[in-house]
Formats: sequence, C-alpha cells, structure tokens
Amino acid sequence: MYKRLLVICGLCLCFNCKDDKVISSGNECMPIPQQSDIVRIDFTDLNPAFVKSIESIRENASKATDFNGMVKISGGVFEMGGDIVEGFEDMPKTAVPQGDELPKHTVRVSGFWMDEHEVTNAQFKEFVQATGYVTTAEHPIDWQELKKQLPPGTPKPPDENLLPASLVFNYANKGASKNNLSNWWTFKKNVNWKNPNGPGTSIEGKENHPVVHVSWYDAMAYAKWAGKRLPTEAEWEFAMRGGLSNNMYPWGNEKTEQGKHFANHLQGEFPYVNTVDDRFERTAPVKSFPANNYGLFDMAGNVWEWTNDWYSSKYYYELKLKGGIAINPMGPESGFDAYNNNEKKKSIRGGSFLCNDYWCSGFRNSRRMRNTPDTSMEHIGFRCIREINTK
Ligand SMILES: [Ca+2]
Ligand SMILES: [Ca+2]
Repeated sequence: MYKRLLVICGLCLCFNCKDDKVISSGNECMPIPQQSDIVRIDFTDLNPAFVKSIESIRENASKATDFNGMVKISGGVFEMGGDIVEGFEDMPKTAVPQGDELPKHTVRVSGFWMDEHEVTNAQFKEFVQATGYVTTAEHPIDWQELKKQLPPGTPKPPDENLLPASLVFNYANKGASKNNLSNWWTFKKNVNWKNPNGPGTSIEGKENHPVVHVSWYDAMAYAKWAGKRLPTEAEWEFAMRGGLSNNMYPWGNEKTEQGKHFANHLQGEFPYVNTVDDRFERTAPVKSFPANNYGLFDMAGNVWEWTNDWYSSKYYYELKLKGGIAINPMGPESGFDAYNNNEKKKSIRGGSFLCNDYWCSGFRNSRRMRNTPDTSMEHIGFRCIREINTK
C-alpha cells in the first residue's frame, strides 16, 4: 500500500533526459522520484500502538505554513559516505570511516527546508500542550513488543523493569569496561523529556536546550503536528556537509582535539572523564557553536538526531552495486544490523555531547549510528525538514 521508491539511474552517461526526468533501468526517461514518496512510510516492523498514536495527531495549520527557524537548502548531487582525507592516517580507528559508511556512492537529493537547530524543549512542550501527546518513555514497556527484539526464548523480566523509564548516562568507574554499555547507561524509572533525570528534575531553565528522551515515534508525531517530516539519511548528510566535499566535518578538516571546539562533544576519556573544555558537560543551548555553510547549527554534536530511515549496515553496498546515481534514497525496506539483527533500528546522525575521537566520532559528516524506534536516551533528539514543493 505504501510506496517505497528507490530509483537508481544506471545509464545516465549514455542518454540525456530533460531536467525533470531521469533514466529508468529500462532506458526510458521517467519523472524524478518525488520526496512526497518518502512520507508515505511503510509501518511494517513498527509497534502498532505507537503508530496509532502518531496517526491520531493532526497537523497544525498555522505551524504547517510557518517557515521561521528553517533554512532553505537547494538540492544537488554529492558523494555520500566515508571520507578519505590526507592527514588522518594516525587517527584512532574510531575517528575515521567505519565499514557501514562505505563505499562512498553518488546521491542526488531534491531541495528542502530544514530546521536550523534541534527541536528544543520549549518547542516540544508546545506540541505536547497542544495535542496531549504522551511520549514512548512515559508508557510502560509492552513485553509482547519487546520480546520481538530479543533472542527467542529470552525470559520475561520482572514487571518492575517494564515500568516507564528512559536511559541516562553516568560516568563509568575507572577500569570498568567501556564495551559493556550497562557500565555507563542506566535505564532509570520515570525519566522522560520533561523530567530528564527522573522525578524532581525538570526542563526549567533548559527551554532552549534540545529535547531528549524522545523516541523515533515521538519525533514522527511532532513532525506531523508541525507539518514537517524527519529527514532521510541522505538529506541529513547532504545538509551536514554544507556544500563541502570529501571533508571529515561540517567545518572542514580541522581536527577536533586542537583546543578549538566547533561542536558540543566530549573532551577527556570516554566514558570515564569529561574535562568539559568546550564548556558544556551535557546538552548545550542550541546555537551555542558556529553554524555550517548552510546556516545549520549543531549538525555535529549536542544530541544525536533521528532520521526517517531504517538503518542497514549493508545499504551503501547495495546502492553502489546498483550503480549510477541514487535519487532521493530513503533507506532500505527494513533494518539490518550486522552486529545484532534481532532489533530493527532507525538511523541516527551527528553525534552527541558524549562523542569523541576515541569512541563514536559522531561529529563526522558520514558517521552512522542506530537505535530501535522505541528507544529514548539522554543524548538523542531530532530536527525536521519540509519539502520545497509543498510551499
Ligand atoms: Ca561538551
Ligand atoms: Ca545534533
């Protein structure tokens, strides 16, 4: 019923079509896939209760025509994926392209408007007040849904562990393995976007910080209300690069650990020590660091950002194998994680206040990360886009 359209133009060099057409695999000129195909997402693999909750949200007419705080980005063709840059040979393996960022492949995206900064607590509060929306983290966990993401035969946890909760970061004890995520992530009860560290905590004074503890479903619901949508990974990376090609970061190729900070990330030794040289231990108010060439803030760092797409570690290989230019790619049909394929995950981009060169280096243009759509964490937020052809 929902249309997922991925057209790869494999023979563009041999034929010429008019500007509004591309060559199909059958060597015929056909209309360029429209971005509006992207919003008709396929809800397979998603939690029906949360999908219903998104569907119950109505678009706000005045929001849907409000372009304040958005930046218009002309579309274009770019090389998507891991950058190979001279001078980075001595960097740690975690600071350079990973397997899922390769191979680099040619992508064309149509133009769009993008939020100049991450969605803030104040903006999300307005949405909740207008709609009565309840976020994923505020619901108890549905064991029937959770067990689909776990290896078969996994026993049901105690009911207490299924109460509303979200993931908060705590520094690991020195010597504790950083490969064990439970040494530094805690699933804490009654943590949510408005109580970011549990009961008694609030977002007061943090109105201009990015909203966190929001799931992909929550981001989708907000976007619908605002008359926007989540960006695809391709749109996100195109925007983050700000017109620079084969550059590691949105600001160019200047390395991060040089005393000058272009983004809110972690200085010190993750996950044990944060020296806070960039002034912000956790989230920073949006726009605290310089914008990229497109006028977008915090594309690198502050909080990771949900994208529309399922994450597949082999997706770039599949596109490259098809050859030609991928036009408005919208991710694979379903998630695939080479490390754990019990869970279907959505791609997140841009890194957070917890990233550094020795861990995730999420502030690199091509860095990919993923999470299940029902997960909420202290360092994941989002921003939205709107298609130019809707205005
Ligand atoms: Ca920081
Ligand atoms: Ca960000």
